[in-house]
Amino acid sequence: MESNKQITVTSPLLPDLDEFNELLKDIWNRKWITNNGHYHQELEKALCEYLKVPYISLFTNGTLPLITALQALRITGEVITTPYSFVATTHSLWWNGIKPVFVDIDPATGNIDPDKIEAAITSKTTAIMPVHVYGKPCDVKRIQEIADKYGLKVIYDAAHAFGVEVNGESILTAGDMSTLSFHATKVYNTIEGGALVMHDEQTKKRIDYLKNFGFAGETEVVAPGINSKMDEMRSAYGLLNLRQVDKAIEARRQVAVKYREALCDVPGISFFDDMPGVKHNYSYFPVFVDAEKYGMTRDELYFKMKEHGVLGRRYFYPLISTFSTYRGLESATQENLPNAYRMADEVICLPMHHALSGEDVERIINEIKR
Ligand code: T4K
Repeated sequence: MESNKQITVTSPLLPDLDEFNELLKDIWNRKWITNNGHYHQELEKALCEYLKVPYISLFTNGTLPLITALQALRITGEVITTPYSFVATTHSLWWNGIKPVFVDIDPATGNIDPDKIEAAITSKTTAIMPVHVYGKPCDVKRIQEIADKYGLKVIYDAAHAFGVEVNGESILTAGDMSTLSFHATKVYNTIEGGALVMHDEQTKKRIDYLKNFGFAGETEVVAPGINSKMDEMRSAYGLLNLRQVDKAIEARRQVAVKYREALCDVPGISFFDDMPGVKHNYSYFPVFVDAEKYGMTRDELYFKMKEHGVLGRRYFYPLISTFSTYRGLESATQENLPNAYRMADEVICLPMHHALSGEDVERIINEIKR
């Protein structure tokens, strides 16, 4: 029976229900359930400390901080971004009336290729929006040099990069702002949720206004803000999950070690190694299928696994640039994005989460090996 159970790509990290109930009782007693409440403030403090960032503003998901960061920085015109991401990255530009300009990725990381950014800059370019895809850090130094040279802002979509550090420093302090997603499927979740990381108090204040309709006090509205506030229940849940996230990341790391050991000699299957000096969060475990060498296409393997109850996901296929909203853009062509097209056609993210058993991992590995 056990061996027929479905293994999903992820499974949410859930706090202890009794502990959560205790906090819910406290929220009931306080009768303050949203709008910068006690647990909201506590979670912002705790996350600043855990993530080693100066300021953070909680959001109701990981999409609205992208939209709000663009608004706060008054980004207009064109923004250079990657097609190899979840569609929310590019949608945030659309919501601000900004034209996305797609730049190809570096096949060694899946992240935007800094060598190709300059050629895409025009007089209308105002910012770069890279993604630390799968939590692998972008080349933030090179990207900043280009941004400084052309006077561009940089907003990182760090939805996958919770807790990722480079040489002991948070990746979330790179650029002008970074966004996080705390969706149920992420390493750290608040059910739905997200955050924006910024460098200074002034910006934090502005973001806090923008996520509350633009209110800067009882009667003053300073900008056309949106409602994207996190409530007290999810903030409390988030505080509890923060206590166990290190353990969950360690469990994920152990799964990654097993995958790498077992799959390193399978012809036609490749994967990323850990990067030197980087504290990874093991949010995803993408493998890439070279059909000729493996003897099966990615899709053949994907559906075969699915038939046997192993539910990997093809993150990120199809590319954002192929969706109807974006496919008419000049930068959306396959000729412009050869590496992204290839990666999207070869990738399967294997199940990766804290609760995978040794038996689960063995089943997944056998699916690929047989
Ligand atoms: N930027 C990037 C780079 C992103 O990847 C994302 C989100 C965003 C921005 C936007 O952040 P949010 O606004 O979403 O906070 C998922 C997530 O919905 C999405 O958050 C995520 N990226 C994206 C990569 O994946 P789906 O449609 O693949 O999820 P779904 O519902 O098919 O779930 C996948 C598997 O997870 C299920 O088969 C089983 C498991 N699962 C899922 C849920 C929701 C559970 O076991 N329990 C659950 O409650 O999009």
